[in-house]
Amino acid sequence: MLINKGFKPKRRQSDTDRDRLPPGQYLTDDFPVLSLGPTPEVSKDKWKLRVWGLCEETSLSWENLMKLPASNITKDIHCVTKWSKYDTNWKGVWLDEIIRLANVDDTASFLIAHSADGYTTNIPIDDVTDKKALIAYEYDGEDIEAGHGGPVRLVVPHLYFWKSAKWLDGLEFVAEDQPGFWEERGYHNYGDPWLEQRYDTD
Ligand SMILES: Nc1nc2c(c(=O)[nH]1)N[C@H]1C(S)=C(S)[C@@H](COP(=O)(O)O)O[C@H]1N2
Ligand SMILES: [Mo]
Repeated sequence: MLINKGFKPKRRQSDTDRDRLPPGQYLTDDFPVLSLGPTPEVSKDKWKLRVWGLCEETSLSWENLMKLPASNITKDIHCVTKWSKYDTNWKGVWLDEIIRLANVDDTASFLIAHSADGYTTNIPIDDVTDKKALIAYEYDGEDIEAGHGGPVRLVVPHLYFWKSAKWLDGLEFVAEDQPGFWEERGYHNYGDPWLEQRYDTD
């Protein structure tokens, strides 16, 4: 009789987790708040999303946003300050929807996201199309807390989290790249966590 000693190749949780963690990051269960200044007060009824540049100039109210098809995503997020958080759940509208609504021109190669606190960040168009960027208004089934960018923030989970503009109030479509707030201050222009593109010297 062959005795099976019970050896089973186990796929340990830590192995799968290691595959999920980009180089130089550590895992946290917290959700740290990182803002360059005080949290601006933005109410749903005053909120507007202005869309301009290489497109038909448009403006969306909260009501308009609520009428657009919504999607739910569960994604890992990675901050340049080295924390990562797995399985963050967001509800919102794909940026593709706005690109279609505003009839964004083919010559637009960058999106500049603008925020109520004066923050800006630049993202190549290819990184905000095909369901890669969400205009989010719920986190974990609730309104996004003000500190985390509510009522509406951008979520671009495949890039470092500074690209996910909080208190989003403007989308500008441009032909030429324009570094945003952190990109002008030494952060990497693109910010791929898997390539550790933290600073402009990386
Ligand atoms: N408008 C705005 N968006 C912002 C920031 C900011 O200061 N202002 N900080 C960025 C940075 S550096 C990070 S890491 C994330 C932090 O998001 P959180 O506070 O929800 O963790 O938001 C990004 N988006
Ligand atoms: Mo950050």
